[in-house]
Amino acid sequence: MTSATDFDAVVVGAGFAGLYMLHRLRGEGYRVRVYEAGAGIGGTWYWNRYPGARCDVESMQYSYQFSEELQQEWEWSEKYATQPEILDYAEHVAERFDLHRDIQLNTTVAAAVYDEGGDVWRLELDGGDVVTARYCVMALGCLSTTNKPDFPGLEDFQGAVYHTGEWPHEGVDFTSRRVAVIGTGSSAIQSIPVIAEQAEHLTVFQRTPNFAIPAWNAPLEPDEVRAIKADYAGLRAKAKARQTGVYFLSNEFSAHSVNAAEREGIYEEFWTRGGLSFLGAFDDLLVDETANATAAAFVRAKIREKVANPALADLLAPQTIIGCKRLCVDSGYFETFNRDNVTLVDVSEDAIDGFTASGLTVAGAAHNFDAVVFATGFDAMTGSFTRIDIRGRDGLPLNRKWEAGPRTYLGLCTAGFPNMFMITGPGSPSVLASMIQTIEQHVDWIVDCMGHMRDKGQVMIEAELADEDAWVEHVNEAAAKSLRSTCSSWYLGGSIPGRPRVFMPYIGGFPIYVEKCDSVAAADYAGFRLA
Ligand code: NA7
Repeated sequence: MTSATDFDAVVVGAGFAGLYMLHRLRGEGYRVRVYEAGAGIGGTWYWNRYPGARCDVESMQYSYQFSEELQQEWEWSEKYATQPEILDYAEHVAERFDLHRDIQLNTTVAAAVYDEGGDVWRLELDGGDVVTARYCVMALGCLSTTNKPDFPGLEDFQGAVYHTGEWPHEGVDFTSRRVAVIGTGSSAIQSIPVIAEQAEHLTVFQRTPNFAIPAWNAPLEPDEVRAIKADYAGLRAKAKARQTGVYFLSNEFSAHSVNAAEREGIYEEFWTRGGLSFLGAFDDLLVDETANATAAAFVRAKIREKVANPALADLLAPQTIIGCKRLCVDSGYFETFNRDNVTLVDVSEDAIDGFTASGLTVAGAAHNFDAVVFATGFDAMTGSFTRIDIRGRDGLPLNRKWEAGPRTYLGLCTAGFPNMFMITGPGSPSVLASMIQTIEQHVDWIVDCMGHMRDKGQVMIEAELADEDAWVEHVNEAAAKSLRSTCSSWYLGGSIPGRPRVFMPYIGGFPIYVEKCDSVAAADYAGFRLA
């Protein structure tokens, strides 16, 4: 494209987004380099190696669809894939498409600065090297920067400290150890049953209880796999037509349109199917509070059936909107609290005071343990952007532009930062749809856009501020219609003290979003300035 830069495009991150971006760009003849902070590829699935880590989207759908050969040859073993299996899949893709040679591992991008004079991006790497590229593609992932609450005295704690999102590669043996887990989100709900089986004692510190639906995980049936593979394109098309980009059986009528007995029957049926599809039992569960309350009551009753001690069951059963925080998918989570070696400590009213040499205290009461697991989640959606010193026109730091919350046009670009693309950025469906599906859609759109610019001899693309403002307004309006925006969750930076509370992903649904992106492209990239 131009020999004045080191590369045509630099991609930051070698997770599923970075891998496919590299594959596509190289296929189009661009000079590309991917920088990855980890010592291996796979992004989220490289870092989150905690015990019990699994995807909560079914494996036959949580995979790339860009290559028919790839989706035919890869064999998933279970309904929900484990973290090691997903990482093996990422490795398989990298090898199959010869991606490793253009990926530089162990390299953190410290700064990315737009040079207005030459319309190029200058990236500073942690080793001090500087590289230049026409395009900078941020493939940073939505849940990549861990949230480690700053508890007083943590440095005095003599035991081991872990975070689920930065798990040691050699694994951790908790045998004969007293372990603490802080947090009861999805990572905790997956890891607690496994840790409890190993540890001498497990103490769980819960600030907010979470709803979880059983995974009913099992090996995949060969007949089922054969049937899907016979028409994989058909399944993908059905998934693409769904709000969530994932296909599952769901009902298109209200929880109020049936009587109480019928409603219970339908919930029972969806409970038996398990997983995230539970919220597909009725079509108004995430928009009508009274409809939602019927689902929440059903799941609360199930939790009470599972937990022997009624007082403990009360603490574990959320009184909130089901699905407001991301719904969890579990395998024996609630039953784990029936074990003699597991204790639940409620920190909803009295927060954790801080750490001591031998554990932590809550309202002055000591809880001692040998190891603590922070299952405290992530600085979601924007954390991985704001930890890089990104500067656009006039040296404007992205941090400053996003001070009151992220502002993007379609979650793909942000005004003032020309030639910088985001894959599944804030303002796009991303985490509200199946990630790999949304990644492929973004990558294909960006590569088409670059091709269009190449054909026209253009070297600069930038979102128009007015169109960006209108999109942000639309993203906010859509969020306001959903019950999902009514509680503190990582969708709006809930766990991070001081973060502006802005609902970050686009909740209008995957099909509408795809239509919007396609219409923008068809109208010569309406809402963008090209030069
Ligand atoms: P989540 O879902 O953000 O969960 C984090 C948990 O940590 C949650 O229960 C928080 O309670 C708790 N937390 C955070 N800070 C504190 C402090 N200071 N004290 C006590 N408890 C705290 O992260 P996960 O890693 O579990 O899951 C993230 C996503 O990954 C998941 O939704 C799936 O999509 C995959 P809170 O609810 O804020 O009161």
